[in-house]
Amino acid sequence: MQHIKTTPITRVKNISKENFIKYYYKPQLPVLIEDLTKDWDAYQKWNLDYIQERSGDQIVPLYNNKPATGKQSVYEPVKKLKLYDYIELLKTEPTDLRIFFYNILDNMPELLKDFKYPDIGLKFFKRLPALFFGGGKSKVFMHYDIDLPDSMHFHFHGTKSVTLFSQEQSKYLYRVPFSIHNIDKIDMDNPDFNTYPALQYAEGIQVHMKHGDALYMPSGYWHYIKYLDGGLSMTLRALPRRPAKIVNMLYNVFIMRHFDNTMRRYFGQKWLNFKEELAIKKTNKVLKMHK
Ligand SMILES: O=C(O)CCC(=O)C(=O)O
Repeated sequence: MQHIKTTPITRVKNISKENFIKYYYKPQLPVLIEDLTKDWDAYQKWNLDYIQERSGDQIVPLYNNKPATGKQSVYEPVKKLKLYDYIELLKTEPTDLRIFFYNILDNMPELLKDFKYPDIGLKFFKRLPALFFGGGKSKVFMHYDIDLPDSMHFHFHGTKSVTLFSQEQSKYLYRVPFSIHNIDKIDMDNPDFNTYPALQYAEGIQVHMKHGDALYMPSGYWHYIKYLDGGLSMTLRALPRRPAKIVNMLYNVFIMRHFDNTMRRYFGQKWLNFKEELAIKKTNKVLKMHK
């Protein structure tokens, strides 16, 4: 078994807004805050039963661990289920089915009263509080968020593992051009260093999250997530404020994404293979500088 190098995340308790800004937000360093949710109702209440009781007749799109191929859109769910039945599945078996981005405001606004936007120096975008669900076999592919937010990610009910990489590490990660992910054939848990040698130089940050933990992910940070058992998470995002990041975000959202989707629609797997070759060529160039 091969492993990518990681160091454990810094964990803090009782952090003031001033210290958060000084030591983590300004230098853009991730941190796990252990007690940020302790005074929320959500800390006491949020578990799979609580959400299931409020699910009514809602139908939800579900994704699994398989990457989209050919002309298949990445936004196309593998199946749809009643939220009630999906949560039942999470409670009873280690499924890989996930819910990605369930907007609380649109779908279950009654949850809004259970949490507070933390007063920590981030200017949260209140239109997009989102829940994510996964089972014991769920893996969220390595990516960073297209809108480059500084985000606070909270976990409830179960446990999950998150591996983070800064943007400086992108050169070792086989980042696929015109996208926000790396080559999807790479097994981040047991990477093949013969095929993808640059991964040996990557240095990540390892996070183990349990109920109530809050993870600060600075803008553009890569995240690879594994649910270790059934659970749910919430992400609150603060959109970028630095001019260079705003330009980058606008490019990603309004140009890159549409260009990539169009190429994919017309050329399917050929476009995916071409991008993968480019990712390997670009990474090999960086590798030569190491020798
Ligand atoms: O935890 C998950 O299921 C995905 C979370 C995620 O990718 C995010 O918050 O950006």
